[in-house]
Amino acid sequence: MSKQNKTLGEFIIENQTAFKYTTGELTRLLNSIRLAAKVVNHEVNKAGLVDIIGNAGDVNIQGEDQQKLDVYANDVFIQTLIKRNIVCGIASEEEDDFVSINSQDSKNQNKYVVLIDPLDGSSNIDVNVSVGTIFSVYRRITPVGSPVTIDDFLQEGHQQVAAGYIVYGTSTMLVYTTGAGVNGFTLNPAIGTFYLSHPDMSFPLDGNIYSCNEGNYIHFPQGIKDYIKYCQMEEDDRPYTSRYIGSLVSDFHRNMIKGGIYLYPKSSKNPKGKLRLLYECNPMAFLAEQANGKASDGFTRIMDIKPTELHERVPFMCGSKHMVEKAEEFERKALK
Ligand code: P6P
Repeated sequence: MSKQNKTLGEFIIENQTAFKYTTGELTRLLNSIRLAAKVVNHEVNKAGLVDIIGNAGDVNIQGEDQQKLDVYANDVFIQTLIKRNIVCGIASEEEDDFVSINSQDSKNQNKYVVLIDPLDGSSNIDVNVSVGTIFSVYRRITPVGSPVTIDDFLQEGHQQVAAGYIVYGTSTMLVYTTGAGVNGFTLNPAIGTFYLSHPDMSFPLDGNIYSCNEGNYIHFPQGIKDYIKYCQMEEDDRPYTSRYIGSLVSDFHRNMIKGGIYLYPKSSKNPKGKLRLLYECNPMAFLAEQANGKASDGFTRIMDIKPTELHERVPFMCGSKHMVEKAEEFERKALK
């Protein structure tokens, strides 16, 4: 079948043999994420038309107001994964603790846990700016059939078996990796099918876009301040263009196509950074590395960081390899 007409379902089946674990489960897992993405996309696309935007009236563990679509997207992904009986545990930005599935039922022989940010960039919902879903998949490390434990979730990012995102933008795309490169699929809403539109996605080694909330500039570490000033200098191929959407998935997606770097450093306001290691930074880092990019906290490879708690935050930079390396160079110099 010619590449341009290939559907996500066909692609998953054709490439399941490249996946080094049991084939059927991953296929079913990715198909359930595909289904949930279509359901959430339908609601996101009509958010302005029904009374589903605005606050849900609750606050999540992050202390952030839960937008109704946050709650809705969280429920859709969790219920879809549970109903399809594919995973043994789920962790979500919107859930204080992880969800253990059929923990008393020893028939639950499922081997995978999924971690999700069900609606990343949700502050953009009410102003009709693109948002996304991020997912990360690991094999459990505790015995199959036993209740999952926190250890099944606190794995280093290099243990991920799959990761991806859905970006609900001018078109809806699902982008994922299972460790054999990154491929992007665009939804044809008329028939509800994702088609392979961006095969073998790859960050250009260099770029001229930097994405950062410069409103926090005075709170940044000196090395980040120095790097931002470097980006703004008139020499070589600079000044760069500053592009910041306020949605990690959208900034990452644009930078992967055009070349660029995304930074969310620690600051006096966010001493450990803002982004969550397990369900934002690690999946995006897996995708970045699989797309010939790089992801670190400024000093350490993101996927080598040993998690200690479910919702822990880390400083984060990712994108074109040479741009990340330059930013890391400024961070190191500032410490001398
Ligand atoms: P700020 C969204 O809440 C998010 O986690 C990322 O998607 C986004 O890049 C960042 O936070 C925006 O944070 O502080 O710049 O509004």
